[in-house]
Amino acid sequence: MALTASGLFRRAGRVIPGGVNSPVRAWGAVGGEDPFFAARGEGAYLFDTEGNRYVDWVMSWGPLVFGHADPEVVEVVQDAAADGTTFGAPTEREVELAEELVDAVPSVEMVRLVSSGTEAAMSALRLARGFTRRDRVLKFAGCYHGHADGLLAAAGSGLATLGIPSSPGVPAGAAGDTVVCVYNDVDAAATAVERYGEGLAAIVVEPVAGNMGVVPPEPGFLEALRALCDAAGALLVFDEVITGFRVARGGAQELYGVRPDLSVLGKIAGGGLPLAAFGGRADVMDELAPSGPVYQAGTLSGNPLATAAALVVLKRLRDPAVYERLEEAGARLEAGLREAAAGDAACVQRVGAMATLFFREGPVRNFEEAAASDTDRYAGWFRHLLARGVYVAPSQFEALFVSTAHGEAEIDATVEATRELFGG
Ligand code: KE4
Repeated sequence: MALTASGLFRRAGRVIPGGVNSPVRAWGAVGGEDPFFAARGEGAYLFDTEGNRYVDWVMSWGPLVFGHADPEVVEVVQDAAADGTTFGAPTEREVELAEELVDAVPSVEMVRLVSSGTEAAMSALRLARGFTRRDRVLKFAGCYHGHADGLLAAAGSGLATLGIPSSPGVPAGAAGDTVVCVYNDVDAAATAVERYGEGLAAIVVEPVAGNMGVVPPEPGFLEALRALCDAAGALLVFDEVITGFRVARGGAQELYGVRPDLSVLGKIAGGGLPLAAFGGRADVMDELAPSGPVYQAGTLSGNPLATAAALVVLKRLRDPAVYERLEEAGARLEAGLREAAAGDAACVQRVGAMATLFFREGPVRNFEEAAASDTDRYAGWFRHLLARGVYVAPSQFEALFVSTAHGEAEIDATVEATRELFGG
């Protein structure tokens, strides 16, 4: 008799901290519920170990733009595996993928492949510090750039969900070089740059925030960061791990027409396998070992299975019809949720194929406003939908990720369950 999810969770907890390999998966923010254990995915659906089927709006936190177990991705990964799973030597597919990323992302002239978004963001900031010979980095409360020491000051993903303002174990020196400002607050950023501009290596930002729930940049915000960096001689770093290939093929920098000096990519860019990247101006990237002195390395960087999956996904994203489809589905979901929650203290915020239903009046412009959401009512929405076969993020501070596999049936089922909860 297979273990129930609760049984599995207890068994996991004996050998894995919290029973999970990433905190948000423990569903701590939506309380009193053992998380399900995934067994398999198929298109827009996730199946748990007890055979329950869910419309999946988490999509592994964003990578699966074509849905679970996309046949083409599965085939190319199987074929690649038959030739070997890792070489630790350069391969042609890494060059092809790098060329595809350079072609797709407007500001990227050169790129380095790594294995996770954290690694990409951490390395991009080391490169910015090495290139500018400066130490300080400015980030925004509510934005999450992975769990590298210096970036865990007021991070927005797991930490915000767990209500930990910064993590134990991060040396004071590391966090001390990180200035944290309010997202969408140009004056705050300008004041911080005025005060720290001399030693400022970079401003790093999610150009559309996804880790405090979806918070779009206010008009002029990204342009102001560009100007502040130019004035201070700092580098502008766009963390497009979520937005890259999601809000447009060229990411938020294409959508909003602001070019960073460095971009951090992951999730969709990795085709659903452990692959991420950072890239940008050639003169900056040239400082990276072995062409330059800034060290960065990785055993599985450019892994042949991941590059195979990434290439098949990114080549399909050259078709503008894919983004028309994502926009159509995203707009239907947004309109449906907004109508279902009408009259209640709730608002929907969306950019392309990423959206959040906040349990508070809108608009939500920064982390403080996001954190004022009624997270208990969010948890109630999560459980109500889960009981009806719809899986949304187990945290108010995440997003619904639309894929091409989400059709009207999946959207309408989600909207209907929401309307039921709001007594619509
Ligand atoms: P990873 O190291 O988890 O691959 O990527 C870190 C990262 C960097 N930048 C942005 C904008 C990100 O959103 C992330 C990771 N996102 C979270 C969810 N919002 C991953 C889910 C998790 O932590 O389990």
